[in-house]
Amino acid sequence: MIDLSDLTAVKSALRAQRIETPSWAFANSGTRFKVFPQAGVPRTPEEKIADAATVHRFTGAAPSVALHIPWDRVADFGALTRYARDLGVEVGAINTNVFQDEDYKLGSVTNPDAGVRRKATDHLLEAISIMDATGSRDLKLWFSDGLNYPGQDDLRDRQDRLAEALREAYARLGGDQRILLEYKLFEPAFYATDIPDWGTAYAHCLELGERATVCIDTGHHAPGTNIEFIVAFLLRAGKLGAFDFNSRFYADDDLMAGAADPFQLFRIMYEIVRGGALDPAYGIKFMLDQCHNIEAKIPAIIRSVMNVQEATAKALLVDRDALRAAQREGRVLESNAILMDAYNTDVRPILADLRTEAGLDPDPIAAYRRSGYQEKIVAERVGGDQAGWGA
Ligand code: AOS
Ligand code: ZN
Ligand code: ZN
Repeated sequence: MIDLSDLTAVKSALRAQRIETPSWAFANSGTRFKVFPQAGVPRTPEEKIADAATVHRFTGAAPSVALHIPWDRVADFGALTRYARDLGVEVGAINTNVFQDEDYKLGSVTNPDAGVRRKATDHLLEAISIMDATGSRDLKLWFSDGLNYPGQDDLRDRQDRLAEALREAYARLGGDQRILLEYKLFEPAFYATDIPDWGTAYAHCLELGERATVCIDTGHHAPGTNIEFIVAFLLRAGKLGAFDFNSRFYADDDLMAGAADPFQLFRIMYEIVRGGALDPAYGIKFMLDQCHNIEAKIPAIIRSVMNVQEATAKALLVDRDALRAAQREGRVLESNAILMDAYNTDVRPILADLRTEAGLDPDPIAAYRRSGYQEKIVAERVGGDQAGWGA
């Protein structure tokens, strides 16, 4: 059993944890079969930010919101940033979109056509200008580029084109700005994706330099992939920059973090704790990247934040000295039991206490339901926006 008599260090680590919400998760979303519209969803970037601020108000743990360009394009990003701050949140990572234009059918930065590549690279540069205006530190890059058929294009040339565009974006970074490079095994390309895995993302980040790090989206791997191994490897190499948390049963399902496999989330967070990377000063961004197609969005995002907190609390409870000793002595069953003891501890009372101590309701979802916010947005917002993902 885990000793819960002194939780000072665990609580202070949990108090410092920050989780970033994605603007698009507040809007309508769906699959290619159907988007089920929900009443009260945001119609503007400002309304998405207001919803993100509401998640922060009830959790105290989600003080920034990632934007997506062009879905969140506004005329005055300085004004949008001030609006967010007035509501108590910061603008977080800027996500680019080089996957929705007709021009990108055969790729964006890897397209065989130099004109299309120029357009895509210019979009990356524009996103950095938006970061200048919002004070965002992170440029999050995900490329849908890839091939559907063997022979469709030259695999190696596409890597050269990708490297060239990344170099140009990297050279444009200023201050403490950095690139978070995301990978994805497949979809929308089905034969070969140009950044299909962490190794490819890592290699490009190495070529770029120290301001380029890998973003792990937990839904972007082959089934059975050991994600905590990737976390451990990238942390050791100093090349882990961020997470896009979500759950998957099959592919890029984008379900609530911690819903499909809370044990995996715990194992990931254990590697983060073990690597000393939980402290915000370390610089890892813990973001959500989810779509709430059938469930109410704001409480689903609150639930996701809570699930990440619970996995983190369990990871913090691992008796690391005992684990080290058992590992060194080759006590296999005991090592496993030490990890499982932490995982099997009910940490909800710890998090409830923490919230109460911070002046929050111990049950953020119940508090949200009582707040009247949902009724207010349903009444006020008519004709809610679609996240941008195809209908
Ligand atoms: C796409 O599958 C990726 O997960 C992206 O991170 C993300 O969903 C997109 O960039 C949203 O803007
Ligand atoms: Zn993602
Ligand atoms: Zn994804």
